[in-house]
Amino acid sequence: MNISEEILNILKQVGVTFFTTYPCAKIRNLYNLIHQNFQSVPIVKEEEGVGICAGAALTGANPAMLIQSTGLGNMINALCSLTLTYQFPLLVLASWRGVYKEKIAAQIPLGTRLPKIIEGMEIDYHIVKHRSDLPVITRAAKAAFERNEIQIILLSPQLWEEEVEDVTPELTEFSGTEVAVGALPSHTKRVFTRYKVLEIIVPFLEDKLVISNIGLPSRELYQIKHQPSNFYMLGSLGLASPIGLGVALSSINPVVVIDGDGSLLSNLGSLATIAQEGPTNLTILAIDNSVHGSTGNQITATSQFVDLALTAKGLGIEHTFRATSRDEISSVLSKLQDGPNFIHIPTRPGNESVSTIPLSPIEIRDAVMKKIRH
Ligand SMILES: Cc1ncc(C[n+]2csc(CCOP(=O)(O)OP(=O)(O)O)c2C)c(N)n1
Repeated sequence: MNISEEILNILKQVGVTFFTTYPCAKIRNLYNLIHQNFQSVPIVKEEEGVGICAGAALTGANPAMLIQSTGLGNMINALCSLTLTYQFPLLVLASWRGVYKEKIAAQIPLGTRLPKIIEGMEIDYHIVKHRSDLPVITRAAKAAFERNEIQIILLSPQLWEEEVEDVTPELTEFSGTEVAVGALPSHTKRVFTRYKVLEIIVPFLEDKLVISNIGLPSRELYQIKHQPSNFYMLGSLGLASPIGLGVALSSINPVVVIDGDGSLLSNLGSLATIAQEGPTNLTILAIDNSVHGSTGNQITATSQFVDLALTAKGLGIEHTFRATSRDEISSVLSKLQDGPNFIHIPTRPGNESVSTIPLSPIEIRDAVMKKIRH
C-alpha cells in the first residue's frame, strides 16, 4: 500500500471528521485522497484553517489540518490565542520542508528552527520519517481528540521516498480546450498557460524592477529571460505585491509585480493597502491560472467564485483591467498610465518543466539593489 493510503486509513480509524487543507508539492497525493474521503475545506492561508477548525470543534468535530510546515509560521498566534486558550482539539499534519534534500533556500531558516519554535509553544510534535513511524499518528490523534490538545506531525520528505508517485488523479482535468471561467464573465476565455503569458509580457518587463511570485512563475520567468532587476521570490507566499509596494513607495523606478491567484487570495488585504498608498509607479500583473500550479494544480477559489479584477476594483484599485488574448495583453500594457495598475490575466492551468533558479538569495538581492541605485 502507498504511504498516502496508509495515512488515509489511519486518519479514518482515529476518527478525524473534518479537514482544512493548504497544498505543498510533497503531499499532493495525500491532499487529493483527503479531499476525496473527508469533509475538507481548501483554505486561502493556514491561519484561517485554525479558525475554521476551532469552529468545527465547537460542534464536536475532530478537526485536522494538512499543510506545509511553513504554514505553522502563519498559525502561531491563532494556535496560541485560540486553540490553546480554549483547549480545542487539533491534529496538524505538516509537510516538513527545509530539512532533507531541500532545494529551495527560503525553506531552510524556518524548517530547521521549527522544532524549537513548536517546543517554545509547549505543543507536542512528532517526526515521521519512515513507514514504521506511522503509528505515532494514531497516538497523536487520540491525544488530540481525547485530551483536547494540539498535536503536530512533521512529515519528513524522506517518508515520500517510499511513495509510489501520483497514485491519485489530480482533482481537476485540464486536457480539454474549454477551461471553466467560473465567476468571470462568460465570454472570458482562459487562453494561454502562465509560461505563454510570461513570454508575451517579457518585452514589457525589460529594465523594470520586477517582483516575481514564488515557485514556478519565477522559475519560468528565469528560463524565458533573466535580467538582474528581477527579484525572484523563493518563499514568503503572498508577499509579492507587498514587496512591490515597498519598492514602489521608496523609489521612482517603475515596478512590476507578477503575482498569482493563490498568492493574492492568501493576502487580499494588501491590495487595499496598495489602493490606500496609491503608488503611481506600481503595476500588478495577476496571472490567474485558477490553481496552485507550483504545488500540483490544486484548485483555488478563482476557478469558480472569485473575480480578481472585481476584487481589486472593490478594494480600491481604480486602474484595473482584464486581458486574456495576446492583443488584449499587449494593448493594455502599451497604454498603461499612472498606477497603481492591476491587470487580471486569466490563464489555463499548466506548468513548464523548468529547473530551480541557480542564484543564491543574496545574489538575487544584490543584483536588484544595484539596479535600483543606478
Ligand atoms: C505558507 C506556505 N504554504 C504553502 C506553500 C506552498 N506553495 C508554494 S507556491 C504555492 C502556490 C502558489 O499559487 P499561485 O500564487 O496561484 O501561483 P501558481 O504556482 O499557480 O502560478 C504554494 C501553495 C508555501 N510556499 N508557503
